[in-house]
Amino acid sequence: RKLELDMRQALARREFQLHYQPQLQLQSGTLIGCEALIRWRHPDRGLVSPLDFIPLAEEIGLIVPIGEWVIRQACRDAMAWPSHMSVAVNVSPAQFKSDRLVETIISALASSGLPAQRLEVEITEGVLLQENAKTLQTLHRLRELGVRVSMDDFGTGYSSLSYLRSFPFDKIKIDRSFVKDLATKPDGEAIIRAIAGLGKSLGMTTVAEGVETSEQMQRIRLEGCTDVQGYLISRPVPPAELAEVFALYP
Ligand code: G
Ligand code: G
Ligand code: MN
Ligand code: NA
Repeated sequence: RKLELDMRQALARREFQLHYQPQLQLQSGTLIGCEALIRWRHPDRGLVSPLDFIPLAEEIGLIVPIGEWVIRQACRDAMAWPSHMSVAVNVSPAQFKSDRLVETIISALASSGLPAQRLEVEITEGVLLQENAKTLQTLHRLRELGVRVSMDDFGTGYSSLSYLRSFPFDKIKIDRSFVKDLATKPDGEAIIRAIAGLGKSLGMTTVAEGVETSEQMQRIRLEGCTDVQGYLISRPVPPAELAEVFALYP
């Protein structure tokens, strides 16, 4: 397939870029960090969404080198940010299972100089689906390094709840479908409230994703989430535009 061939060359041709989307801590009103979101500037197709190439990259094993590039680049970029801000990277199941993840992270932290505490790894329940000793060992190794671990897209899978039992995540990222439901479903609030309460009881922060309106943000604050991420705060932006976003917050 053409796309596959192109993707095999995209790293060497420097066609990947990271955009960053900030997260706002509700109580302090400050930005606590950004999530790195990969973009592929294809020479003919223009911007290709990760939804269109990450699954393929997983299938053909390219996710390992691409993911490695993401981790290294994100650590380097975060060094230019205020020192209280962390950077979150998405790690997909195939990358998580590769033997290199922990070593890659150790090496990326060392060569960038980023403190481990400023790096956050986001995993979806796909990573825990075939939960086994090795998966948990990797999570614990990351934790021992000081890297934080977040459960992404919480609530969308089959058994999000049971995964919270298997590892003490630092952060729960509430899937944006639940935020969307706030305005449209009568029980929308109850669900956000329940997840926020769960996070609180478990000592995990809770980020509501996909917050687009100030009404949503107000609701989310009332229901007890600690942080928000979404277009209302900022779209994912290229690194050069981050300073402008940072300047909007104290
Ligand atoms: O921002 P956007 O709509 O493009 O992201 C679409 C999806 O791609 C999201 O589910 C996001 O988690 C995923 N994604 C974005 N960047 C990365 C990445 O660097 N690695 C992996 N594995 N997934 C990513
Ligand atoms: O990693 P994750 O699957 O959570 O990826 C987050 C996705 O959500 C990315 O595709 C990102 O571009 C997208 N996104 C971020 N903020 C918003 C928002 O406010 N509204 C919508 N619709 N999408 C968002
Ligand atoms: Mn994510
Ligand atoms: Na998510």
